[in-house]
Amino acid sequence: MGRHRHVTGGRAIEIPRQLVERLARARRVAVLTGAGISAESGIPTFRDALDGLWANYDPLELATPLGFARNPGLVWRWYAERRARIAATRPNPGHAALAALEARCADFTLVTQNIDGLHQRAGSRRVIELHGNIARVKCSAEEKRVETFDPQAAPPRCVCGAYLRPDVVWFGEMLPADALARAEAAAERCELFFSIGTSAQVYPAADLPLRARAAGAVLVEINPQRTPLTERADFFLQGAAGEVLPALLGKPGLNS
Ligand code: BJW
Repeated sequence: MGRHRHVTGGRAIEIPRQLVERLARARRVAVLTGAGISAESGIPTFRDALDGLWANYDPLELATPLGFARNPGLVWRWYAERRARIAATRPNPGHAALAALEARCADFTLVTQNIDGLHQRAGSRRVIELHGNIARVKCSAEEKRVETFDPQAAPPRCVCGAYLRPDVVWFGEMLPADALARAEAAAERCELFFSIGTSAQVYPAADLPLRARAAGAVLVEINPQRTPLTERADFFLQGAAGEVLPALLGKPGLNS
């Protein structure tokens, strides 16, 4: 198959026939998702401006060890509010389509940068979380997970006296080594790699689609906007994940 880029857009979602055929016979599929897949569930992306109480803050500064050191109460409250918002949302048709895709693939790996747990709630089983999960809390000094804490405190403290923090990966912090290694292995062995709803700017996650392509995979990007990855993609399906994925999975030959 040639390295032709297919651009879809406008109201009707065009799904290239070559992609449907490729996906129908693929045995090894890997997917990387970012904040965009949860946008249609009502969770703002990182590139969206914050609203309400948080309108004057930059999420890319709050999600750093320095931001937490400067103002732990502020960062804890920001995460507490996001945790409550996530708990009140539901997976959308994009999440559901990926859970259905897993069920029809022998070797399927879903790598997510999201911390919202919506893939698991949609029924995905083999999920690799690269940036942690907002539902978990850990000690900021000892790194160990903590199950119970004072919900009134902002932030609560560990028995060791240090602040507790969300078990997520901030800028400048290492990703969980095992998760990253499994994600890299999946990228390198897959036949098809989907990059969905990510601005493809945050490393090392942004390297996964490039690794996959270098190892010979067909690279598919789904996003309403172009990203630095778009030029490298074999197929660019321009649109919302919650519309494009069900349209793709609904194609004859794939919807069995
Ligand atoms: C839709 C849609 C719809 C809208 N449907 N799509 C190499 C080069 C340069 C820098 C580095 C490098 N390697 C490492 C670095 C440093 C740094 C980094 O990458 N910096 C860049 C900014 C340049 N990386 C790190 O620090 C990482 N650690 C690390 O590498 O450790 C080793 C090391 C340390 C120090 C120096 C060097 C090496 C850690 C990165 C951790 C990122 N953490 C966050 C916060 C997580 C917790 C939380 O959620 O609060 O992760 S930041 C934020 O960005 C979050 C996201 O997971 C991540 C990616 O964002 P994402 O998902 O792409 O969202 P958006 O908002 O950017 O994009 C949304 C997209 O959706 C858009 O494209 C929309 O168009 C689209 N969309 N609606 C489909 N309906």
